[in-house]
Amino acid sequence: MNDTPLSNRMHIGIFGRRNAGKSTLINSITGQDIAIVSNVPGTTTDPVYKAMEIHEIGPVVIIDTGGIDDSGEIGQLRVKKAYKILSKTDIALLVLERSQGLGEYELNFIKEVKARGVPLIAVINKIDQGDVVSGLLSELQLKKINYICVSALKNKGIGELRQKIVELAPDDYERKSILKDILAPRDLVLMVAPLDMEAPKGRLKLPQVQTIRDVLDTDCRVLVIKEPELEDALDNLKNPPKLVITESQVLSSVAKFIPQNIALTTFSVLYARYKGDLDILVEGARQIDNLKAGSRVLIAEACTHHPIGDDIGKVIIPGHLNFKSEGIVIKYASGYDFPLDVKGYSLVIHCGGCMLNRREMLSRIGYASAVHTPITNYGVFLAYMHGMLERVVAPFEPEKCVSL
Ligand SMILES: Nc1nc2c(ncn2[C@@H]2O[C@H](COP(=O)(O)OP(=O)(O)OP(=O)(O)O)[C@@H](O)[C@H]2O)c(=O)[nH]1
Ligand code: SF4
Ligand SMILES: [Mg+2]
Repeated sequence: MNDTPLSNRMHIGIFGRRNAGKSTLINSITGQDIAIVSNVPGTTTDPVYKAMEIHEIGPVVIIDTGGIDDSGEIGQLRVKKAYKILSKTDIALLVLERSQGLGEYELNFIKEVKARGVPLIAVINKIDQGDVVSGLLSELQLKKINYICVSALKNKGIGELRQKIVELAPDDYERKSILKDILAPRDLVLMVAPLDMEAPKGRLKLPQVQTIRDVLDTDCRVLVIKEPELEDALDNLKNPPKLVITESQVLSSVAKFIPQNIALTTFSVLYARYKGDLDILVEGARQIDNLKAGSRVLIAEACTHHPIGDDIGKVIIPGHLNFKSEGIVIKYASGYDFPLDVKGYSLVIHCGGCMLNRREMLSRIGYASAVHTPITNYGVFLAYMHGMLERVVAPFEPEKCVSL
């Protein structure tokens, strides 16, 4: 169970003021002492993640956060961190103390959650200490906010809360399949997976592994080869593959061997669909032609790693941009540092986002779209630069695709 990557789990975020009982609640939902609890306000500083299984939903990750009312310079940074968690939250729990009403902090939070269309449950905590403050329940009803009264400390109401989570859990928190819609049982998929310096030691990359699983789930067949084996593998196949999937870095050299009547795509295109929005990311790539000296481009990577060799984000993409036009200004963002405001950029080029959950990738696309900043991903960018964008997205536009 613990092997399901975090990025494929429904994300349940726990928010609220300091001392409301957020950490006690995560401990009581999970039945484990994973978060530190204390009566000192501001105990939780960095978000705490706990992967678990909820019957009827499946694998989830529950995230405990710092208080949304924290103050001072460091406190404000913690509030920002808590709000950043909202970008990846599929369902939000807002913990309220039974003796407090909805104050400025909660109202701001509710506004933000509603603007994002995230399902919300108000969790009124500490009911073992007395009654709920007058007017709170009717105010929540008036605002059409679902609520549950609990005592996280005494484990009261937790079953009802889990039930409510199941009831409100969105079923589109992840795309159900990477490829199922374009394959038929027994189709053969040929994957080209170069084991270059970027390949993790002793295993395949996450998108490769997940795509293999998806192909097998669709009752199809998959042949995984390294790039130098391609010509020989094709020659020895009795029937041609229905689809060839390659890493973007070797797209040009792979494409040379794949006749036009065989569908060809890249893992980046698959992930643009699986995690994000293929149409927006393709449209973003087409805006590359508008870049000129002085244009600002943001290259964003979800993980923080040291560049290795011909790193795509640090070497290959900047090389293409410089070739396109001198004087393009390149900025970088990595990990959770993706800026909420990307207004000043002419283009955002994001990594494939395989370690992000779908909600987070869609939030990032949403931040860009809201300010009309085009956004694309690494592989879609590279396909465009190699003049092969139409070809690699064709498998997902059935009328244009010869083979599928
Ligand atoms: N009586 C009672 N006390 C509770 C309950 N839930 C939490 N507490 C107490 O409230 C205090 C704060 O609990 P935490 O779980 O640390 O609160 P938090 O929201 O995580 O606080 P920060 O991490 O500081 O933001 C602790 O002393 C808890 O024991 C409850 O249901 N009933
Ligand atoms: S999330 Fe982005 S940076 Fe991290 S491994 Fe996936 S593609 Fe690479
Ligand atoms: Mg806490």
